[in-house]
Amino acid sequence: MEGHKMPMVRLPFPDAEVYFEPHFFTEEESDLYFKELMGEVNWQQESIKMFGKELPMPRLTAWYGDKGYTYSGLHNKPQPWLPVLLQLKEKVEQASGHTYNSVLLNLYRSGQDSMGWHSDDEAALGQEPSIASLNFGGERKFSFKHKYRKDTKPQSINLSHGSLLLMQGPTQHYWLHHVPKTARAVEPRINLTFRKVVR
Ligand SMILES: O=C(O)CCC(=O)C(=O)O
Ligand SMILES: [Mn+2]
Repeated sequence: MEGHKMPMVRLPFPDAEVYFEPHFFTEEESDLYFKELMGEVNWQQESIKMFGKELPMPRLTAWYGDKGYTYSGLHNKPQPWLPVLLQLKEKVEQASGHTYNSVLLNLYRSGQDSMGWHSDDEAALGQEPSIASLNFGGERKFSFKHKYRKDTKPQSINLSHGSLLLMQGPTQHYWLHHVPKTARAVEPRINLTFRKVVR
C-alpha cells in the first residue's frame, strides 16, 4: 500500500481495504464546501437505458478531470477542474497517499435519489483502483456486499457531513456498494469520488 498519512480507521471487511474518517472536515468547512459545490458545479440530469427505455438517473451528476471515462454506459466528457475541486483533490491525495486525475460528483436531491449496486471496476481505472469519496450534506447509508462469499454479511456505514471513505486494494474486485433510497426526510447530499483514469 502507498500508505495514507492520516490515521484513518480501517474497516474489518475481508478481501477489502476500506478506510473511513467521519470528520475529515469540520462542520464549518463542510457547510462551506457544500454551498460552494451546490452553486458552482455544472450539475446534469443524465439518463440511463433500462429495458429499452430512457430513464432519468435517480441523482444529478457531473464529471471533472483530465481524461474522458465511460461510467454506467455513459461517456463522460470531463469539464476542466474548478478551483474548489482542485483544492479538495489535493486534500484527499494527502490523506490517501494516492493521486487522482478525475472526479465524479453525485447530487442526491432527496431520499428518493439513490445509486444501485455496482463496483468501480472498469478497466479504465486499472487493476486495484484507489477511490477517495468525500461527503457533504445529508447523511446517507452506504452498504457493501461481497460478490462471492455467502458467509460474509453485508456491511453498512453512515456517510456523514465532512466524511472521507477510501476504497482501495482488492475492494472493487470482491465487493459491490450502493446508496439505497430512504423514506426518512434527508437533506440533499453531495458525494465526490476521486479516481485515477489510467487508460
Ligand atoms: O454517493 C456515494 O456515496 C456513492 C458514489 C459511488 O459509488 C460512485 O460514484 O461510484
Ligand atoms: Mn461507486
